Amino acid sequence: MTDTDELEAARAELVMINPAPYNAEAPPAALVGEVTPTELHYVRSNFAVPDHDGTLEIGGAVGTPMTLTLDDLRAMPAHEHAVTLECAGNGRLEMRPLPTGEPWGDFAVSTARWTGALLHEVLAKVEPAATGVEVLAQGADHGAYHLQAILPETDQDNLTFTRSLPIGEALDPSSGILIAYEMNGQPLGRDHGSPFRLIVPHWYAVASVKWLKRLDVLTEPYSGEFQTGHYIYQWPDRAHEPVRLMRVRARITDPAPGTVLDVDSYTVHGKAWSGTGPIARVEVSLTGEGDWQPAQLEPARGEYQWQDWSFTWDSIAVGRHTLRARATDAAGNVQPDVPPWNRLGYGNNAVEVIYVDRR
Ligand SMILES: Nc1nc2c(c(=O)[nH]1)N[C@H]1C(S)=C(S)[C@@H](COP(=O)(O)O)O[C@H]1N2
Ligand SMILES: [Mo]
Repeated sequence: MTDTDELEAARAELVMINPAPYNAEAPPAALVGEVTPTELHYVRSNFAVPDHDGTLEIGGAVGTPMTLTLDDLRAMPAHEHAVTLECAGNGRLEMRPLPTGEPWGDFAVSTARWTGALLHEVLAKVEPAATGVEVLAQGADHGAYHLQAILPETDQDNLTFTRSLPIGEALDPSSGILIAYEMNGQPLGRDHGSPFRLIVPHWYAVASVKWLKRLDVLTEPYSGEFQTGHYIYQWPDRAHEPVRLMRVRARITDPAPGTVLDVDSYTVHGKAWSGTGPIARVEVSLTGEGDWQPAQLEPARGEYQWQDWSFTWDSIAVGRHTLRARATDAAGNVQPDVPPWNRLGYGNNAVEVIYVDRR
């Protein structure tokens, strides 16, 4: 297969929203299982898929700068976790006024099993300086930016996808951050960041830098375009904030919106996830009023992945019904009813509404 054939085959089952750079939502089937099959996992890229020379350079404020290869990473202890990735722009289409940005519906979210070396173990090899404050991760992708309206002030002709993490997160064994080289048991595909990428559990997926080319320990905070221009909540009424942890969210996965039922009892199924703690509670409302009823929540199967829930819907009357699910996490965060509007349309975790008819 040529490179183009390979990409076309990998993309065949996705819902394309932009051909170049390639951005595509998952189909609803992606949210049904515990993990999303690779060919159904959403793709979000700010630039064209780059070439990568197979090496990872690590430098900056470190005792021993190094260049590692895929074989070097594979020689380290391998860790596998299922991780739910959600794009911070997921749900942008429901915000009003409509923000500028990729027109994501609700399916820029998926869960895969990622295998790789732990970031903190890789960083231990290079001996980060005690004065380090952030770890900068650079992708191999770069070029002119396609949504010029968002970037009036910066050099739009040659941006690189570069993001930093607080060094405390990067060095913390409990953060579970991987330099991943396998997705669902196979080498990473080109759209998902081959030959290796960061996977940063609990954070909106912008932190999970694909096609990882360089890591640098920094002694000053980074302020590049994808750190302080994009991926900032520009709230209308309060101080701006960086986009970090995923906001708590629930989704009804069955029945599908618009389903026509001809039974009088139905088990509703769904998923719920949050970057700020395990899900503590999911509630369902069937009327549009504030009559929230508890759903049955399944325990988390892993620390970094969505949870299943179900709800037995009895005595379904003939006619149209509105169904809503609302999640609360262990930190006490609960979904709002209205999308939290910000200029670039990030972090929409408002309660979703579907309707279902009973004949
Ligand atoms: N190098 C690089 N890494 C990147 C991006 C990118 O454009 N370039 N996009 C980020 C964003 S915004 C998201 S949502 C995730 C998407 O990961 P996926 O395409 O594997 O689903 O990758 C992140 N990592
Ligand atoms: Mo994203």
